[in-house]
Amino acid sequence: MFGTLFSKSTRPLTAAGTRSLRGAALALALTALGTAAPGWACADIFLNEILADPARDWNGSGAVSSRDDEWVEVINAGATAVDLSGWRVAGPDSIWRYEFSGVLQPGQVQVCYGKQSYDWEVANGFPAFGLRLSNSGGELLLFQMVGTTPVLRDRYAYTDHEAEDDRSSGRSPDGGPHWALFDALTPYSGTEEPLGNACAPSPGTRQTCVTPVQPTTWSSLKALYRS
Ligand SMILES: [Ca+2]
Ligand SMILES: [Ca+2]
Ligand SMILES: [Ca+2]
Repeated sequence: MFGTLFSKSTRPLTAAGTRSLRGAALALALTALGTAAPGWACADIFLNEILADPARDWNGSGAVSSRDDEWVEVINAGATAVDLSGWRVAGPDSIWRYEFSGVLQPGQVQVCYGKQSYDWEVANGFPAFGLRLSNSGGELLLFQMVGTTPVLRDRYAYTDHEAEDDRSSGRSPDGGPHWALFDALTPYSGTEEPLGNACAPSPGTRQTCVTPVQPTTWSSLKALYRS
């Protein structure tokens, strides 16, 4: 489905970068090996939605936290169920943030909040800062561990205007190639891509706001029926 679009994202990392998965930093060198590892099976797991600047209690903890309420969502855009073991997110600083778990059915999404990321980092001996999504623009990378080799599967770089109070960036429609700005909670009127679609962020669920809602007046409705 995304073979062409994401071909650049399926390059394995160098073995040198995989020696210490528990080290303070994983050297995620982006040098391509050129060929996929034997037994490597392409899976249709992609980043689907990211919220970098939370201004509300997204994870339902009872408190608003700039760390714990950030979130990232992945989607299974393929036709078969995928075991998420070994699917990890990392930041542009080459440090692991989180490893997903469980089985994701076709079309399903799974969210990771900053608190889950923090807890995973603590439990696994990584620097514990949560997802660490910068509010001035940043990037998140999705890897699949193939044996001990992290293989880059997807990445998304967001800009400053995407990281404002409770705006998320996500594929629209879910799993599709196009990214949009879900800006219902903090409308964006600028002209930079991605433009706002007046839809609300949807952590852990598929988006239900398919068509942006345009302001409608009674006079404009009557105008539709004038001959
Ligand atoms: Ca942030
Ligand atoms: Ca919270
Ligand atoms: Ca969603």
